[in-house]
Amino acid sequence: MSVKTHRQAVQGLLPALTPVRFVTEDGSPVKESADYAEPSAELLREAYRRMVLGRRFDTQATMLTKQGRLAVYPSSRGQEACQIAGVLALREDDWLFPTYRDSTALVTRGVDPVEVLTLLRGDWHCGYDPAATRTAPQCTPLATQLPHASGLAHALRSRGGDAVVMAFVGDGGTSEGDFHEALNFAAVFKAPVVFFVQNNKYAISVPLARQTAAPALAYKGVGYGVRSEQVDGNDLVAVLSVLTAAVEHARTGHGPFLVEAHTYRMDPHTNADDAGRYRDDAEVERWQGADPLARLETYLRGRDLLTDEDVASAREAAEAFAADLRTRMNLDPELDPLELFDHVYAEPTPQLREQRQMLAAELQAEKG
Ligand SMILES: Cc1ncc(C[n+]2csc(CCOP(=O)(O)OP(=O)(O)O)c2C)c(N)n1
Ligand SMILES: [Mg+2]
Repeated sequence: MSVKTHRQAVQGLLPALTPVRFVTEDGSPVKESADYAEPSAELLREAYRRMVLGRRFDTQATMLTKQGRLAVYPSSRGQEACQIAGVLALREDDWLFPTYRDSTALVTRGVDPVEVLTLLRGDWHCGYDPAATRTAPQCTPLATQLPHASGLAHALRSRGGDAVVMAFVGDGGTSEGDFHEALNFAAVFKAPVVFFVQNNKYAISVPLARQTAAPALAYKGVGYGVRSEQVDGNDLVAVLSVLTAAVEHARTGHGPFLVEAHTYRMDPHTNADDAGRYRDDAEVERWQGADPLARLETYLRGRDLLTDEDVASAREAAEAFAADLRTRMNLDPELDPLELFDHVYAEPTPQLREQRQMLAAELQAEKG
């Protein structure tokens, strides 16, 4: 390869030097034009409604932990631009591979919120049908969903289809071996997968600077030959436009694409975490000023794409959604703990049979 061709190949993979942005923090359009097409006005209005709903869902889920209805909930408050754009960029027959952080994305995908929260209230299964919803179970072991995502993407393409896989991962998850193996496999086999890194600055208490020495996580794609980009993750317009281009890139046979979104986790890691032990209030307040929902609202109002009535009706719909979720989550579910053993092996091992008997005896004694 000549030096010129080599340079062009490298440049074709490199992310922008600063994150792609369409809207400034105060909601006005950025001056310089980006290399990506702005989504349609109708799609942005839809995204706004989904963001209002998504945020309301998220705060409701956090409240449900306080009422003891959920064992735990990892909030994505502040990350709604990513949660909503990551789903709106997809077709219904595309696949989504979410992490534990991405419940709002699942709600945006149309999965029943009670099903989304089923695992978190202590059931043994993920709550929804992954095949029917084209949504893999929310993955708690970091980055293990990524080789699965690459494999599924490769299989979809091998069968001649043009569906795409969107795989979410956190900043901490990019340090895992599985992240690197998944990128390498996808690049070599041109698997149609978009790796979507939500860099929310922390892996529980570990800040990004202690996690990586890379200038940006987006550069991690380049070494594997994966086209990479970085985007302002609190700018819905930018996230949606970049992800739409990434999905198109994958769909049209150009292989995987990695997008790093710079965002911030406003709440603690989960309701069981005390974020005050590793970050100060001033930092959180600074990010409050970059709120993705307020930013989109100001931008759309500025373009006369959103009226007071639109805002009121989006909020009303979100309240009704939360009220319905509350009502249904306050019904005691009928759970049979013995189901836990049903789908481990086609033929249960002697150890499993023994454990099942022990649990059955314990449950009987409790009823007793
Ligand atoms: C393989 C593995 N190691 C450790 C953990 C424990 N753990 C759960 S969440 C987390 C931090 C992940 O941070 P990040 O990938 O940035 O995602 P975020 O929670 O910020 O969305 C860790 C270390 C785990 N779930 N899986
Ligand atoms: Mg993180």
